[in-house]
Formats: sequence, C-alpha cells, structure tokens
Amino acid sequence: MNLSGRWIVITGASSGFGAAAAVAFGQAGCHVVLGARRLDRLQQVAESAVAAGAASVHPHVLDVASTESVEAFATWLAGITPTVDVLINNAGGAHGLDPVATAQDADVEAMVQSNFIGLIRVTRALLPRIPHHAGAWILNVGSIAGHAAYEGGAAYCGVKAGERSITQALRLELNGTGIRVGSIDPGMAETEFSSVRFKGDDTRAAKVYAGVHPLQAQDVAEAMVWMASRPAHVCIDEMVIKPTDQAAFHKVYRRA
Ligand code: NDP
Ligand code: 8X3
Repeated sequence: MNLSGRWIVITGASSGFGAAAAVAFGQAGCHVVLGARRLDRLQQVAESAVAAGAASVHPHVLDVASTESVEAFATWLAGITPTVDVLINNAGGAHGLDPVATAQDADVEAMVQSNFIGLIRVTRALLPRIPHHAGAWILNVGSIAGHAAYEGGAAYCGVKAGERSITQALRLELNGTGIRVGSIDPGMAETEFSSVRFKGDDTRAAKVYAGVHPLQAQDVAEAMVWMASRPAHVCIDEMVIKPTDQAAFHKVYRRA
C-alpha cells in the first residue's frame, strides 16, 4: 500500500524508535504528527522528517501520562486533520531494574502510566479520527519483555504483557471496521531506553550493549513502515524483532 499522503501520528517521537519512525514515514511521503514531552527535541526531529521528504510535519507537546494533555493534543490535532490513517503508540519505557522486594512506587507508577494507561488514553482520544476504511492502522510498541518476564522487570514486563492484551482486545473490538491493530515487539535496541531506565547513568546503560550488535532505532522504524504498507487486507498481528546476537532476553552473545 502506498503511504504517500497518509496521516501518521507517532507518540514518543522525540528520540529512539519514534524519532526514527518520523524520518522513515517522512521518506514515504506521509504527513507526520509528532508528540512527546520535550518540544525542543521534537522540533529537531521535525526538521529531519521535513528533510527526508515528509508531506508535512506537525510537532506538539504530549504527555501520555496525563488525560488533560492527551485531550489537548487530540483537540489540537482535530484542527489540523480530520483523519488519522496510522496511529503509532510508541511512548513509554522502563524506570529502574529493581526486584519486587525493593521496587519504587514512583517507578512502577511511571511505567504503568506511560506504557499502559497512556496507550489506552491516546487510542481512546484519537479513535474517532481513525476512519473505518481498509488500510488504517493502530500500531502499538510492545517488547520481548511482554513475552517472558525477567528479574527486575516485574513492572516493565507486566505493562508490556498488558500492551499485548490491549492490542488483542482492540483487534477484536474493531473487527469489521477495516482498522488493523498490531504490535511490534523489539528486543535490545540502542536508544535512550537504558539511559532512562538507569536514570541517566550512561556508564551502566552502555554496559547493556557492550560487545553486542544491538538493533538501531532505524531497524525498528523500517519494520513499522513495512507493516503499515502491507495491502489493506493484510494485518501483521505481532512482529518480534531482535538483534541476531540476542537469542532471548538472557541469552546474548557478547564479543570480547
Ligand atoms: P527512548 O527513551 O529513546 O524513547 C522513548 C520515547 O517515549 C521518547 O520520545 C519519550 O519522549 C517518550 N515518552 C516517554 N514517556 C512519555 C510520556 N509520558 N508522554 C509522552 N512521551 C513519552 O526509547 P525507545 O525509542 O527505545 O522506546 C520507545 C518504545 O519502545 C517504548 O515504549 C519502549 O518501552 C519500547 N521498547 C524499547 C526497546 C529498547 O531496547 N530500546 C525494546 C522494546 C521496546 P519525552 O521524554 O520527550 O516525553
Ligand atoms: C526493552 C527490551 O528486553 O530490555 O523493551 O526489556 S528489554
């Protein structure tokens, strides 16, 4: 399916997968709408998407952890476009790697708000703008963390498992509308993810990727474009995408 001229909304577009997706959908000639909390970073991403060939680019502040912010974003968006062809629910991430015994409420709440409730909030707010026609998409970003839990990941793995359940429920609810609902579930990818997880401890974050050839944000963005550009009768329910070096969360090949 040709994506040129389609309207794409990307949450969490100020870095990582979301920023790379802005450029990748821009290259495909889309109108790109970008949301995140850091407006200065969004504006830089917007410039890259324009340079890549986007039909138009529209950055706006968005905190998916706030109903008020999501509703303000939706109201602003309604003044720009009557329709959204592809919604990419990407905003989120991990906070901390503490075991349950020492888990911090603030970290758990932040993960639930952004990855889980935020996904429902944004989808609920934008659903009226997604046309019931063949070819529309709601593409949620999950993780291999949603497929198997690991030590220190109780809350993060929990919310990403929740993302899979939301995706599955929504696909059932929207059956017959023509709107496709799917999940892209990456493994280890070198973005700001680990820096955020370890609260700015970049030395600790770098160790996650030491000796490994991890996914880059662009790898995931290209997969998103591939999913979105399938013919309208084809729905990719779930795509797991990992580095070749990562056979499973705990099984990672590291060069000396
Ligand atoms: P980054 O930290 O680089 O990007 C996260 C993005 O989410 C940023 O743009 C950030 O923007 C945004 N964000 C976070 N919280 C909120 C919020 N409350 N409201 C709006 N935007 C928010 O990491 P990734 O690109 O790696 O992460 C993107 C998604 O991919 C996340 O859902 C993550 O869980 C998932 N993921 C990541 C993997 C990895 O290894 N990197 C693997 C599997 C899944 P801002 O701070 O400006 O608001
Ligand atoms: C991020 C991937 O495996 O570090 O979702 O949790 S993992």
